[in-house]
Amino acid sequence: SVKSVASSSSSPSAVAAEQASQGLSRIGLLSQVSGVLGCQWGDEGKGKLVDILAKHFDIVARCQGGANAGHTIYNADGKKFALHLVPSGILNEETVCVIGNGVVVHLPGLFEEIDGLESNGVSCKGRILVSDRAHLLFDFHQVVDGLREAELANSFIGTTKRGIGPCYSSKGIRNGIRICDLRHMDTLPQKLDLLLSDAALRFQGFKYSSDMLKEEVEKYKRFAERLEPFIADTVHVVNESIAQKKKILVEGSQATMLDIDFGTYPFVTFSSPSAGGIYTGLGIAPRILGDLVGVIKAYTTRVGSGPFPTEILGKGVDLLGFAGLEFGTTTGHPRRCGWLDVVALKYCCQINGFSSLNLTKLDVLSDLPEIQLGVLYKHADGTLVKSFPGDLRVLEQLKASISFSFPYIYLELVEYEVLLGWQCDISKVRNYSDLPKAAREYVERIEELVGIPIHYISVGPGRDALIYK
Ligand code: 2SA
Ligand code: GDP
Ligand code: MG
Repeated sequence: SVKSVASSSSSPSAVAAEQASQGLSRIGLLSQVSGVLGCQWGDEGKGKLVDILAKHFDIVARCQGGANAGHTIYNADGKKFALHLVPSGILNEETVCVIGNGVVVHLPGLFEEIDGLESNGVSCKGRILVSDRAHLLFDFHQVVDGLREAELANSFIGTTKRGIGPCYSSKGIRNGIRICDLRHMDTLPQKLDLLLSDAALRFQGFKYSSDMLKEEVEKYKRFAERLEPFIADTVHVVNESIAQKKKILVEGSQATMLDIDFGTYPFVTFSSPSAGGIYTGLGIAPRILGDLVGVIKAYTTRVGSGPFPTEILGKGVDLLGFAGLEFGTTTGHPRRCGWLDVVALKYCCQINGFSSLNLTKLDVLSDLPEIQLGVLYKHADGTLVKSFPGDLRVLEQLKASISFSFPYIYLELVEYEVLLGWQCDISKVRNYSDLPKAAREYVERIEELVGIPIHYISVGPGRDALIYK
């Protein structure tokens, strides 16, 4: 059965052989180098799929973002883990976890996460490799993140305040400090002084003193010692592993609609959560990357500000029932909620070229009498918006035309298809054919509209709550 494959603890190649013999080859993702990416505005449940697939791979690697990510996973005993920097492969003992060059690393946070894992019996020694090329994210980057948001007042981005934008900015203006610089501690005071002085010049509220610099340098001396066994040339490690036919799974964080290039700019993060981020964030050649699985939540959520065409506002959102369950893993902030946006989804699929999709949280829609799919956008003059617009003003126009019809608040310029709900518990279903007809119709309509097969359907937070289609 699927379950017996999923619970096997054999090596990746043995698992692949076992799957092939059972006709279940898609479970382990056939490609030697594969990826799992978010398709919406984050929190689709990427971590859960990565945790499940990890046993089929030798390495699980993060390539972008930092501790703004929050990936919630559960071990075999149902114990919950919220990961931010450590890849979601860590619960699988055989997996080596790589933090690639494209990630921004907050060392106090990383050590806290490692300590938390170790104290819960998850051994991290020799299993986490941090790229020597990755940039260090300092506490001051987080302070600057907060100051920038405060300065933006009503037009704030709604960042996680984890210092992501400021750290990538330091990288961009070529003042960044990298992990490999920890091996040259004599240069750290000067480099850090430059960054801190710049911040003090730019922000009135930023307090900087020589004591602060001294303290930070002393702290990083200790960190450097502790980090040394984790530091690796991960570009070399990853490519050598590929040459040795080892299997590599890339774990995306955030999602395409938050991509600095493809997302709803400026309401985006400062990295490339799309396919391109895999190449730049790990040093893998494009032709080597095989299967990419896109993870889509059965509805849409968004943390932070910015356009959200299928958002449900006002009282309507309470009637959906799921809104109360949606809180950020990192920040604890309530997430904005709405229907699945097929226009945004098609745009995301175009950019990433997914081989299959993982539809998550289908169980959460179980109480609803009807479910809607946002299938097209129209301009105010009634003409069709051909693809997801890059121009924020076009997106805002969609938002400007809210009509307050009960029970939900619709956006007139987004056209919806209405499907019947199934109104029964599906969280125990493990075979696709056992799903109620209305649930299968919802799944198959999404496949039809997007043109990509949904191979995985998640019906609960636990590892076992997955249907292979
Ligand atoms: P940032 O902090 O600079 O990356 O924020 C910029 C925008 O990107 C959004 N963003 C996210 N949205 C959803 N989930 C994210 N990660 C955490 C999680 C969030 C949490 O996985 O649960 O715990 O609240 C994430 N990270 C960044 C952010 O909301 C801004 O819109
Ligand atoms: P990620 O950032 O994409 O890894 O997703 P998060 O972990 O931030 O958010 C997803 C949340 O939904 C987590 O709390 C998961 O445990 C939970 N989750 C994942 N898949 C499912 C599902 O199919 N059903 C339900 N009810 N919860 C799920
Ligand atoms: Mg998350």
